[in-house]
Amino acid sequence: MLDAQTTAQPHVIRREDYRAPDWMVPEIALDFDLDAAVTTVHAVLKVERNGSDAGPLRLDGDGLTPESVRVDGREAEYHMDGDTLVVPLDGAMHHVETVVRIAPERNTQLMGLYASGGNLCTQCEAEGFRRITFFPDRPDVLTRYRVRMEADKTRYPVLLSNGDPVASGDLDHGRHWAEWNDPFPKPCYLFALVAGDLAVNRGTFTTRSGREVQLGIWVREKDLAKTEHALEALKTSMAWDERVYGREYDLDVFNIVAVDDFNFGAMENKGLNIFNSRYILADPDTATDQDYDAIAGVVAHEYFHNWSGNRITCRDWFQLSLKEGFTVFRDQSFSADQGSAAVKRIEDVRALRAAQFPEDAGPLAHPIRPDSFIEISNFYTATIYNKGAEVIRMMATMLGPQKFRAATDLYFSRFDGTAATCEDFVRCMEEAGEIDLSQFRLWYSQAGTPRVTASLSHEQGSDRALLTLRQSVPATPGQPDKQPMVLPLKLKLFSETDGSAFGPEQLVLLSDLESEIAFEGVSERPVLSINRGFSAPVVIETDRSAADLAFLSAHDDDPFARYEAMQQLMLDTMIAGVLHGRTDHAPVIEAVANTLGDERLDAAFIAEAVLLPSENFVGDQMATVDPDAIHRVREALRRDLGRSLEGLWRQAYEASRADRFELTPAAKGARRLRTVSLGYINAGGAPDAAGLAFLQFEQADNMSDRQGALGVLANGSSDKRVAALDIFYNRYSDNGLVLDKWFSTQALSGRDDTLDQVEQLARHKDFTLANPNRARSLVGAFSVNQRAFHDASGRGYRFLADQLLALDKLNPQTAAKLLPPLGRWRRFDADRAEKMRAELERILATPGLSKDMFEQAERSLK
Ligand code: 0A1
Ligand code: ZN
Repeated sequence: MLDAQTTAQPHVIRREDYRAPDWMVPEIALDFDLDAAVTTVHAVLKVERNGSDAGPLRLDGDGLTPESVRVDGREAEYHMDGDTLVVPLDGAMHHVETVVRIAPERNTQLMGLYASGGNLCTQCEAEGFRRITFFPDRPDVLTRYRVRMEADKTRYPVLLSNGDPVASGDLDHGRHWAEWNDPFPKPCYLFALVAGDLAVNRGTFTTRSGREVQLGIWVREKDLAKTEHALEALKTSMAWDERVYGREYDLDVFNIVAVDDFNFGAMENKGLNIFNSRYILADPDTATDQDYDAIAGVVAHEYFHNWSGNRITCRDWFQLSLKEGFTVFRDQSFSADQGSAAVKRIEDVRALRAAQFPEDAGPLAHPIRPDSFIEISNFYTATIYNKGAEVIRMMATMLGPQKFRAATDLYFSRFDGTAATCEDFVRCMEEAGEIDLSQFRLWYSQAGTPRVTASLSHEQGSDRALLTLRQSVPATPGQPDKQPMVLPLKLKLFSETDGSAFGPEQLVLLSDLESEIAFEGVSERPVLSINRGFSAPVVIETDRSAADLAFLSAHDDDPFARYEAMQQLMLDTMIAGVLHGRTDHAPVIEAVANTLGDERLDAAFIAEAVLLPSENFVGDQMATVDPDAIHRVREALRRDLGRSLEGLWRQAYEASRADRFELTPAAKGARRLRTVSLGYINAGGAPDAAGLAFLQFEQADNMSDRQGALGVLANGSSDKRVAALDIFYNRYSDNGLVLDKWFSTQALSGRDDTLDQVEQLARHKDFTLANPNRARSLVGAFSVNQRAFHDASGRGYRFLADQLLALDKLNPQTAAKLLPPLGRWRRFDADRAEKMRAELERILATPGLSKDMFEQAERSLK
């Protein structure tokens, strides 16, 4: 913690300052005497001098006081430099022993060793290990861990750590112990320990070389029945990584523990993943289809880290995207293989546009390999993760599947057991891909979303079309001038007359500011399909007419491009409405009708394609966001679509009715389309809509249908709204994960009184900032509700700032991650901008502000 008023600006860490460690720690023996109130940590580090530097040993700590420091068995001289323990050492190799005491139950930051629901668990990435014991807390120090835990046997019957269990036994006074050994050297951010009263769902997986791995998903006894989906996803992931990347699991044990209090989604600790329970627990009554998919995706993500992250880790935290971008790309490909690849791509692009594009266009923009930071946990961003994944995807596209696989094989074999850099990865792509990526590397160093303008010309009577492409990369903080980048654009031309294509799809690498491409054999004015499959994470501007877009939305043979054409048509229509007060809805209505009536399309795709772009996304396209006008125009289009196509919506609604619950991709698609259709029937103002929604709500045999109907009711003003919310609350009052849905559904409502409701909900007896999921379910959801958050009174801004300041005292990491919506002030009118700035100033002027919040608020004001 620091006082922003009296303390100088916190320390900035720069990538260019990287230096290899002075001391390595090949081995550590950790001994825990575990208790929620006081835990004693006894550590013996074998340290070896690295190179010729004669400096003392410096061990990071955070809030630790050494009780004893011994070197080679004798009391040692030492001093503290702030939080760092400094031990002068003469030789090249020593054994350094420290003892500290920590208080897990007072750890509200949820970093280091903390208590959750009566159990004890750890979170060490990025810099939490230094809150457990003194250690060189940096990812390029790789260590073999032996861990002994001792605890009360009744309260903590289960004792888990990384690697394999070695031995265990009973002690006097109702205590017991267990010892674990991890043979793989690892950075300390991958250390984990769990002690608690947990039940296990066990499984096995036999790897392709015949190793039998014991799998375990550990949860509270009452949640055991909700772990099957996660266990199946784990087995599927293990087989997938063998088949697709040739990666096999390397230990005899793989455990996953679910906890309710967790700052992020999950953590890939070696052999002992720790998960936010929302990404493990599922049954049809409490989890939506989206939840099921997210569980499989996160289980896969953490499992894949065993190779992309653990066997090969990061040299320093500036390389974070080396493991995260690549692992997100791997989990996205895995999920695409489990169902509809097209729908998965649409969902991923939607998420990128919702989170990463705004980040890249605002004050917090940073390259996927940043140059500096104050607090690394602020850099677990959509840019590092999702744009990072897009950068890997572009290389995979340019190399093609065989060479990409050869390149990842090379990477895994060359860097196994080391701490690597993004540059190491790119060089493997270059070598195995036989391609020069010099200019492509700009994706690692330049922030901002490139923009491409594309215009296609065709002279009547000629046989030739000319495509002109121009690119620009916007200025971002600290990067006023940009160089042109390499943009892999997949494109194809279509004939409007019969829907056929002029030639096959082409991959164009746009690397100049401007470039012209000629197409021969084009006998009529063609329609341009560009950035197919979203081959480059860029914004495309074209001069395509509403008719062209409607044509593509019906005829393009790339499903993503089809979806994209429809989105563009909807977007153009809404923007015209906001700018000119009126707009022609007819082309959108016709295109939606075509899609709804196209029997070759599956329900999941239709459900995605007919959804209007969000209010936020419309706002992101405008020079100055007018939240009220956007809401009005979008609602008017929704109403018109609902009313004009009421028959089709009812047909789709009935056709997607199911007799019994199934979890197949087809059944999930049908449920999605059903709720989307219900939303449109309701938006159209059908007198029976609320009744229909309430019926779906009451008769649902699964959470997707129930929450879908609740969302429709929560948006409206029927007398069924309060009834449904109450029924939902009472039915799930003892289920935290479902209560989160109850809070977020209300925070996301489009009703006029949402801000009042949110203020009230913050005083609800079930609301607490101490649980990150709950904080996000209300505060996080509200701040992306564009109209409610940007209420002209400024009360939404004040509410967010108040909550953030309260949360900062408990959990700075989670608080700081909720700040960015306030940083978008430049995008709003002067009045709103001033009010947003004022809240940022107020945050910055608060005594005792964390460095996490300081960094986010300070950058947001620039
Ligand atoms: N490496 C994890 C993300 C993660 C990062 C920091 C955490 O600290 C609270 C927790 C998790 C992943 O990519 O899943
Ligand atoms: Zn990850």
